[in-house]
Amino acid sequence: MPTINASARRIRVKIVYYGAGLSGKTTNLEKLHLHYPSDNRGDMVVLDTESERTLFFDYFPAHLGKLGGLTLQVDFFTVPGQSFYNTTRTSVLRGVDGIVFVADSSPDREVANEMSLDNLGVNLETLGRRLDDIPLVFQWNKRDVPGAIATSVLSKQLNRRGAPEIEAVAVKGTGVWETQKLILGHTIEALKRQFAQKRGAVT
Ligand SMILES: Nc1nc2c(ncn2[C@@H]2O[C@H](COP(=O)(O)OP(=O)(O)OP(=O)(O)O)[C@@H](O)[C@H]2O)c(=O)[nH]1
Ligand SMILES: [Mg+2]
Repeated sequence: MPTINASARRIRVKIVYYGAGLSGKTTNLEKLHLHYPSDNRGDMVVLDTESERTLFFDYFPAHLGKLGGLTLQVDFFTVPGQSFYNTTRTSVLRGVDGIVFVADSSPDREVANEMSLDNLGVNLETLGRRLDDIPLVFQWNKRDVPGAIATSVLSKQLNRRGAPEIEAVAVKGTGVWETQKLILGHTIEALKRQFAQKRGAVT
């Protein structure tokens, strides 16, 4: 659920980039941060190891104008993909409003993608949430790698619920902006529906 600060008239929405180790989550956030006008973004926090693998998370806030009279802030996060950081992944998911699943198109990452998606579902369950209830976008990243897995195969393997899909080469910035537009669009629509339902329940 978004955090609403009524006195400050501000709403904060949380978007998490999830996926297997080295799938390109940090690269997405770095390129996205660069793309945002400096007046609309806060500093990017990158917590990585010496080998540039994410240790805790990456984060930056973006300020996106108004939603229903409230100032909208979007908090973008990544999780660490390496298997032994599962506690951190679960913590980052707490309160998530929308998820980008960054799948690696490299031919040897099929199993890693599937395991990460399963792990996402399990971690959400431990938080009392269901993946099916949360806006989700699949990004097929690393479309430039030799022998990239066909998008139709990725789709069949991972996207069982027919969520929106988008191709990307995050390292070149391709598809990065479009991915966040897609997830924000779906997340904000879902929030508007929730608000409308609540209003309906009150009246
Ligand atoms: N060829 C190619 N390489 C990419 C692409 N996107 C990211 N990479 C590279 O993949 C490697 C891993 O990228 P990261 O963004 O650090 O991956 P991550 O998902 O954050 O990894 P963890 O933090 O360990 O979970 C880096 O060397 C990136 O430059 C892409 O679209 N194509
Ligand atoms: Mg990372």
